Amino acid sequence: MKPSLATTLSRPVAVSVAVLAVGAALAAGQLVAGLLAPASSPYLLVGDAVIRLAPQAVVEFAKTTFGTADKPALLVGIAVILLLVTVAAGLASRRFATVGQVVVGALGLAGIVAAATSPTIVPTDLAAPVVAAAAGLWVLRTLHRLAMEATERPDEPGYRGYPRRTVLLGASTTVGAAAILGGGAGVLLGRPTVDSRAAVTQRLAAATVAREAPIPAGADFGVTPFVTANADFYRIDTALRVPQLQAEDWSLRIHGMVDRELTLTFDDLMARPLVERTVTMACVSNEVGGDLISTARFVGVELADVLREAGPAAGADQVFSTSTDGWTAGTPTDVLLEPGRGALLAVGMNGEALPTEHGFPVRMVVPGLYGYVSATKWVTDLELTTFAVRQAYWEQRGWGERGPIKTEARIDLPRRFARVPAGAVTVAGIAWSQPRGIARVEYSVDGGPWSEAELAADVGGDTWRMWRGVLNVGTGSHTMRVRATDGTGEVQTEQAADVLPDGATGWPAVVFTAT
Ligand SMILES: Nc1nc2c(c(=O)[nH]1)N[C@H]1C(S)=C(S)[C@@H](COP(=O)(O)O)O[C@H]1N2
Ligand SMILES: [Mo]
Repeated sequence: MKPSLATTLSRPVAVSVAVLAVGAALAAGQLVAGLLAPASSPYLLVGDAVIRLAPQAVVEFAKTTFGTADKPALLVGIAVILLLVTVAAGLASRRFATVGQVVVGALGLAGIVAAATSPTIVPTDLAAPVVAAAAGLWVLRTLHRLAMEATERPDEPGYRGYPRRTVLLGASTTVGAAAILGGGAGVLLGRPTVDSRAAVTQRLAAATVAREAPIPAGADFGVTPFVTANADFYRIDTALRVPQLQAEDWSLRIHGMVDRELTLTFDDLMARPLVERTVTMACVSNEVGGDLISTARFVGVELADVLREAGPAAGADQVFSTSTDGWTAGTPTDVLLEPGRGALLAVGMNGEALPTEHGFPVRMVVPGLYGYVSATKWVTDLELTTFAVRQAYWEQRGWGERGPIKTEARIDLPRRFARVPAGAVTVAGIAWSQPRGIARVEYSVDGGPWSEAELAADVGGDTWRMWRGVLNVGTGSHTMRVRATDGTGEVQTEQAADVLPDGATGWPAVVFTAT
């Protein structure tokens, strides 16, 4: 006698079917992306879309909570949501595959929409999400049918002692293995084939560079290093997948409101005069007391010279830069052309090629401006335009148009809530006001009079300056504050301001206990 078909799948089987279908979809997408266009992985495209669309508050929360780990946190978050939705879809599909198909279809559509709305969309980017959606739907329908056919119930007349689990198991193993293989192959294929960083590091070592004087020994007090090691340099960007550009393939187009459109290759850059410049970069999202600030010795070419060669038209008040992953920044043309400003198209950082996550092969570095309006990594396009016509990435999201760095200071010693012996307490930290420089730093404890801090050797207005002093305190809890004065004689404001829209202000404070 022929066994009758089950009308309902068990919960574990229904959930397995849904999970396998979504897994197959992800793997198929990853594989096609790996073959065609590494950046078109549907999973990462959805992550990119979440980053683009996320409300301001969420973005700032992620930056302050997870710091540089905000990307892994996002990917894990998406994975958890995906899994929950998939499990729910499976449970809702015990009888009919329809609900599962609607959910898998919706997930597939999300991938396709994410690809279609990506700022760097090219037609081939749609292939991976489309294939993923199709694979997910097909696997779901097929497995659901197989599972139904394979499920028998002991109370049915046709029951022969053991259900044909083997069918389902076999199908699952096949899809699972294909998913792992496909996904793995996709990930492997998506990797860059050649790392051209080592070659650039060598070229830089052999190149003629107008070097700056070495950093004087007295530039720091041994608390915070003057030059930040590349591995410790703060990192902020919207890139889920660090763009993997080869120097040989890179070019920069300078166009728009210019007399002569220019295209520079990496060799063209290396053939120009190279200069070394020590610059303290800062992020507008740096809270008072925060660590989104770092200093490096960059090597690059003068951006002002390149712009002058292209010949900006009168009225072109914005240099609109775009990275290979579609991020944009708008920098005031007058700032870039200002004598002595020293903006760079940087290729080197602390004695090596730019690290991949800091913009290899070429980024912009503009002393005195926050990174979001100036420091485009993986830069491939400069358009001379106006602020009235084009709005860059963060400006569209409510951040200030111009982004000059505000005078600030930070207390690095004592650490927040430290316990120190009563008596003489060493205090130390950094202060910055690029490009104006720091003329004075003062500190005070428990609202007392200001004492003048000792300043470390001056390296220049484009970098931070280290300060230190000694406090005399009795036992108990104390609050120390600090304020800096810039090179023009202006004292940093006490007025506390949030990072949004154009940078935090206020006198930093540290509470510590003397025992
Ligand atoms: N391509 C690209 N460049 C970018 C960004 C980005 O998201 N994408 N973020 C900018 C911001 S907000 C800052 S503060 C600096 C940080 O540079 P870093 O990561 O090398 O420290 O890079 C800028 N350049
Ligand atoms: Mo930033």
